[in-house]
Amino acid sequence: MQSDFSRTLVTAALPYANGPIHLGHLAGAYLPADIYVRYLRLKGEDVVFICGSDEHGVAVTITAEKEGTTPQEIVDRYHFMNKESFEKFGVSFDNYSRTTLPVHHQTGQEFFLELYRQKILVEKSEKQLYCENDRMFLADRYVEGTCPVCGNPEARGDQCEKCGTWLEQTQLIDPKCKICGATPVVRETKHWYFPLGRFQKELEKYVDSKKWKENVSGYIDSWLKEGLEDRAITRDLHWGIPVPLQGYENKVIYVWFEAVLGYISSTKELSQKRGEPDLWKKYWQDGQTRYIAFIGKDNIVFHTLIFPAILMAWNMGGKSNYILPDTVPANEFLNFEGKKFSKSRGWGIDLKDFIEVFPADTLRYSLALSLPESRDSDFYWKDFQARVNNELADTLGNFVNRTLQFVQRYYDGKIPARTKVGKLDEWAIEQMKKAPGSVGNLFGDFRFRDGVVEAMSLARAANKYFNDSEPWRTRKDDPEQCATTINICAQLTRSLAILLSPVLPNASEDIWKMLKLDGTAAGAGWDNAAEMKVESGKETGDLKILFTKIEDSTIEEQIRKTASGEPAVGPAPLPEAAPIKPEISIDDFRKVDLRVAKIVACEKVQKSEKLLKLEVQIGKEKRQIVAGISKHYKPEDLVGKNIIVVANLAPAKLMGLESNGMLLAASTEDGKLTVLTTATDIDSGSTVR
Ligand code: B3M
Ligand code: ZN
Repeated sequence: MQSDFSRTLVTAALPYANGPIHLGHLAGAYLPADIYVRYLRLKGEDVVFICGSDEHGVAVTITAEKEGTTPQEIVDRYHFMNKESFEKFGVSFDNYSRTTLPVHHQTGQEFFLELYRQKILVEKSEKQLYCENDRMFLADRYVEGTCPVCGNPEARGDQCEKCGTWLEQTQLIDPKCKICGATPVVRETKHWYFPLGRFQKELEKYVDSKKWKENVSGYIDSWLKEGLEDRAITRDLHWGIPVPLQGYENKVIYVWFEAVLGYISSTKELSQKRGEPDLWKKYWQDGQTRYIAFIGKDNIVFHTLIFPAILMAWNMGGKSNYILPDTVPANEFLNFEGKKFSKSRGWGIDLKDFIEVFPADTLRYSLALSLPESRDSDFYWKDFQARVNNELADTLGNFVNRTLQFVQRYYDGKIPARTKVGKLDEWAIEQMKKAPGSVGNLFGDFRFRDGVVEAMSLARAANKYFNDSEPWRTRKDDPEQCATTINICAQLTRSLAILLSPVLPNASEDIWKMLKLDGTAAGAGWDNAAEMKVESGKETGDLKILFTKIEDSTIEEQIRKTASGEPAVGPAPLPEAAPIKPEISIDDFRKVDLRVAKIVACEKVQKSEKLLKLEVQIGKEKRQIVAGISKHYKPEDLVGKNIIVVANLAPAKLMGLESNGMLLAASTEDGKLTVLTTATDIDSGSTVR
């Protein structure tokens, strides 16, 4: 397959840093990409695996607004969270970058300016949706409406995620502002447009010259048939890469225009880290490189048409020549227990939660068998349990374990000699010899599900061979035959470690260690899996249980949690706040005299469960205040604190005690309470406005 090329560049979609990675993301792009890359590395190929966080765009600003924080805080949180989850899951990126880095901003602006310089970009004053309530143009996800192509009622201003169509927001049927729900009006604004239509012919030629998965070419063909149109690539937003042109100071480059360039800047960053600043050019600008872009189906249009068109446009300038994706093996969607993953509805499970409970390899294996390679597929807890118990523990784990236990128990921990190879043994060797070819062809063809099934069928064959050879019997009747059987079982064990290494990287290295082999399973070389390299007389290492079975009760607990939304995707829902009281004027508010008061003494009110008696200092004046906070504070915790009091409240009597003023405290409907204190020291008596 890849024989005409000298190296491979593999990218995986840059996830938005606005939420945690969930199983659907993994099945869409990251797991297949990682299996592929690990396979290529085992084949000894020159490969780089590039990814990073997509940190711009309205996906991020909306999350920030919802949480009442800054976009920067959001992307910092999710970038590091997702990077760590990927590491724990064993995704072996060579670089995981961020689109907020200077190297990316430079790359984005450089592309924009080059296309501007070549007069490819067109400036147009066009009608855009504007919300009069929020006083802003509704870029991208700030507007939702019905998709004119497929009728999805939740299509966004730039894209329908259901059918993948790239939209202009004015095409949306019945658009609504995502912030306030109002129907936006149409207003003129100036933007730069990328003339995608100009590239139609060239894109058709490009698409024809490459091989695509069936599900992918279906989408491409329908878009090409519709005809491609100019698209705005600037936005009226503050978060993003600034448009590097005068008069455009308040606009940024459209996130999808620059995010795809993030693959290039991430490779540049990798080159810098490796101390070879020009290394990236070898991967991006050399015809000997093959470029494979792994993504989920909602990103197809951007990777098969728009990104290639941007690169074609750059190449027209004659400065340098970028290669185009050789293919884009996009997957469809994974559902979770029969329903779509949904961050907003809290349906699904995050990677970080999953790998707290179950080893990464068990998820990798189970997901690999459910990859939505040609149509949507499902993740069910019951399937997960069955695959771990019946396949990983009972088939693979059991075979490795019984083989090495035999070696330990009856051969003093050393591999016995292979001296009597009969028909059955030849059959087993034959299975081993053909496995790298058959599994490898499937992996190379992006058929990871079948590839993993094929690799696992070698484990099944190995178990069958063990059973049919009956070493527990031949040990007494025919010791030479027994030794041969166990020797071949050890060869099969090694071979399985190599072939399963792309999907089970941790278990494979565990097996490698148990066999006390040199180096690593991941570095052993793919075709080597066909060879019998475990030498007779070789010592083996300590045994380790590869996979423990998952109890029914554990899975039932997970099913229960799923149903109750506990391991839900995204942050916990915001609490219900008490209704807001009717409006008051500023003059009403000014009547309230709020002051800083220092608590100088405090004690419990006798015979009261709730009340504390406080002595406070307001400037020179001392006062007594009685407050119902005894359940929340011990008197000694309060003394010395600066609090806020309503100083001009009419005096009241509580349990016979005079209270001169009221302290401010925040409380929730469910009874949490905190007394407001000043963050830094300030004179008592100071006014609060
Ligand atoms: N961040 C969309 C997504 O996370 C987008 C991919 C960018 S790839 C350059 O689905
Ligand atoms: Zn649609």
